Amino acid sequence: MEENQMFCFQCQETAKGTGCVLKGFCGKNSSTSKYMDLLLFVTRGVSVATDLLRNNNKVVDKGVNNFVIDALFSTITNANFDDESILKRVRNGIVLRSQLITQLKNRNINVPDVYEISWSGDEATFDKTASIVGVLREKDEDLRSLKELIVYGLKGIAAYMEHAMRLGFDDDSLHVFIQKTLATIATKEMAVADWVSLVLETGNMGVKAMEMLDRANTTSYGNPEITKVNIGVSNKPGILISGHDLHDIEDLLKQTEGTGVDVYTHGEMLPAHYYPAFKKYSHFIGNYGNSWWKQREEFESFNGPIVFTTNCIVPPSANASYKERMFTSNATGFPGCKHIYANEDGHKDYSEVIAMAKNCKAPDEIETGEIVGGFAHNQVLALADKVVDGVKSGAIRKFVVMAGCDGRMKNRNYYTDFADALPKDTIILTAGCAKYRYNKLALGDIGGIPRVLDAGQCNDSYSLAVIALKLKEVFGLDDVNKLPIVYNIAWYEQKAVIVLLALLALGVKNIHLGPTLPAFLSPNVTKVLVENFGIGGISDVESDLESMGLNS
Ligand code: SF4
Ligand code: SF3
Repeated sequence: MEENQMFCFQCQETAKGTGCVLKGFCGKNSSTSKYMDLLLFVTRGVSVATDLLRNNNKVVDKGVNNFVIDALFSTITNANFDDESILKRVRNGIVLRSQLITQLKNRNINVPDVYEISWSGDEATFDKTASIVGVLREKDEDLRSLKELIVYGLKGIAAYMEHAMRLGFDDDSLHVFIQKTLATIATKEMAVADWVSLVLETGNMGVKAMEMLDRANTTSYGNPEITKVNIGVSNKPGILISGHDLHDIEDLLKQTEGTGVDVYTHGEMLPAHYYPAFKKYSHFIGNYGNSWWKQREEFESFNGPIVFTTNCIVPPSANASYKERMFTSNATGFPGCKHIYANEDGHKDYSEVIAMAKNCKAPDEIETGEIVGGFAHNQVLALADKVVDGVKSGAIRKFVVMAGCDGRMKNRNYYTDFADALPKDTIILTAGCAKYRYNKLALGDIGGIPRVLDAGQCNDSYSLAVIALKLKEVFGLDDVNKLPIVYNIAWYEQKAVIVLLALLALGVKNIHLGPTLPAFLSPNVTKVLVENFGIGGISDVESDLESMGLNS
């Protein structure tokens, strides 16, 4: 590959539906993309070493696990645009890798002859190395497809684990799996069928990671409950917090209490309102705006500081007034934005953000009213009798899972039209930012059950699986696919990839995935997914309603 070129095809908005080669459609520079390739390369090297150490009964330091999780998360779409912060991770990885290789050599353990291990790590070779260790290093299209599918699944697992770990929950078997899998990718040649098995194993681990995060969130903050969330504003200055990290919003709510500064959620942080532990804060006003891609207009009118706890960041335009008001944390980064680090206890100090907010105007009102959510598994199962009666009486004909991501492409209007056109005896089950395509439509209710049940963030898709498995039990079915549930899922980035793999691992079939199928699925791999799991794309609303048995 020529220098200054890049190749990335990990998200749904990839250029021309094939791959970004000059600059990311997301705004990622080619330099950032290459340093991310280098970071993943170093992370594979670290993993080859830890896998060998574990195979020889040696304990691996927790710091190494943290490095791998953070490295994977920081390369997720729209998480980090800051070359310096990626390079810092690369340098840390090189140090860790050398220490681990020394440990192996001291114990006379043979290290495999792969470039991930033999690369000198010399700074002068960063650019050159970065341009040969990316996605295209694998020449076989099908193997590349399967390996990247697995890596994107691992990125999703890492993201969900990081949130759980920040709340004191962890599972060594997940770290072992991630590192073993990265080592396998770096060192092993396997048949296509074995890579397909590893894809499914990744899905199983995704279920485990989402279950752990669900446990972490609900143990720390209570079970989400039915909640009306205000979408208007107060007359006080506010701080807008986006992303998925609940530990961060807890710190922010505590530190803003009594300061005269209000707190609002944006995008994927909306479900924080559903947790009992956060409801007690009277200055936790509501949700401002919509999903991530509306940032450029909504952050202008918000007027106050914005804290990113995770993806998705949209690079602000050159004349954006809010760039100085942007703060990043955790795996996120943006050049010129202040990064808020956690202290030794994992807490963050928001005093600078709060001081800035005090000098800002209150947000401009862009919407008024309320939206309803909080239908995670505990709440839905509390309504189980009502739900089951609805199905038995025929009042509820089908559930339609429309979870996943939102994105900026015009063809996502499909999801608004699809939700709107669904017959009135259907209920939408959702999670993730995909909901913003239809959560403000007046879709009504069925016997008091809203027709859009929002379980929460994309990771709360786990809740939807728990609900499905419970319904299977209640109806005495032997197969989850016999339930009156259809799946029309929207994807954008790699967390949606692990949600999809988790559903496949749970045996869910006939999932429709849109608005387009991933560019990283080769024709042959797509064929495997179609034949074994009935995965399909979408077409137009009318035909899809018909093919999913949803006509009026
Ligand atoms: Fe392109 Fe998506 Fe990769 Fe960004 S994350 S560079 S848009 S494929
Ligand atoms: Fe949205 Fe980025 Fe994926 Fe957590 S915030 S679902 S796109």
